[in-house]
Amino acid sequence: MNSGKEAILVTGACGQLGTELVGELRKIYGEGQVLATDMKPSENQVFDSGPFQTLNVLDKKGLQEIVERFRPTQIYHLAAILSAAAERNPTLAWDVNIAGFMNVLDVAKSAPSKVYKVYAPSSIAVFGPHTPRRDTPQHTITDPTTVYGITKLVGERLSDYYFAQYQLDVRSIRYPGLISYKTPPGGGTTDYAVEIFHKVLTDRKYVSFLGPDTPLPMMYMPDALRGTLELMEAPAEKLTIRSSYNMAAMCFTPHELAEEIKRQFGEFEMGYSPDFRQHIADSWPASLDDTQARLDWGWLPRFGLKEMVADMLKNIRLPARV
Ligand code: AKB
Repeated sequence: MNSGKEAILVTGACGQLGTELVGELRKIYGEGQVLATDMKPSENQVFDSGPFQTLNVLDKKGLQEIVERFRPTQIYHLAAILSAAAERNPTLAWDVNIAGFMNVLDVAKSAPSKVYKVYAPSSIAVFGPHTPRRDTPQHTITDPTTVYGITKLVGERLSDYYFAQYQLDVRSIRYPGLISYKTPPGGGTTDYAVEIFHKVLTDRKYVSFLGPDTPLPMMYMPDALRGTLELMEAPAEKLTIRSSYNMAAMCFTPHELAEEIKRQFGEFEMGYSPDFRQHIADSWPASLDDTQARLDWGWLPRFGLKEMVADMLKNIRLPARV
């Protein structure tokens, strides 16, 4: 049970975002104040610094027990099945991304001790083939063609609904592809932009599963972490979007990323063998208009393509890290 201070519950804590977010949250709120949960424990040392408990978000009773015992004031609900993995198992994606989220919303709404804020990420996957592809507006056509996008869109509507009906302070960002070196991404369409760094260093070659001229919005993890925490710290009355905010940083194609890595690292062999993920990427925006996030809570990215590549290469070369 928490000691009256902020207490943070994180679901899906062992994923690409969760692993780093748990570290950041523990720096801010204290190690014992952040309970990391996931289906299985992770080997990453970040989890040794504070409490961890196994939790399947489909187990509502288990979630309820954790909330009653730990009494979180905030929940970061990160458990989700990403786009490529969801196409392989749509039923699982529906269950985890929708039923799992409903469990979190319901438990948060009726928790005996107040849950003040819930964070529930969305994705650029909510957009679809009829959405304007360049500078995609905050409010526009959302006609996702992937099961992941459909579940994220339902999630956005539920966030808005729980805020309007129950005054549950749900906050959300439509993440672009996240690039990081500490924990690999799991099952996304944008994963090529992380894999490439590891392969270039070990094999000096990489075969991309997206074609050379596929532009997608991307973001470096330090920006994603800072943006997420800034949104969660923003005064509630400043927030005009309760579905999910567009948040942009950079946009590039696999060819442009390869060229930048060559400039900074040296020659390597780049090949292309597009698979089913090409179809997913082709239905997503190339770039986002994030004016609303900038106006409402002061969002401003710090990393562009050049800075991100430099930092990734520097850190991936380091032998041991947490
Ligand atoms: C994915 O590729 O599925 C994710 C996302 C953009 O939500 N990285």
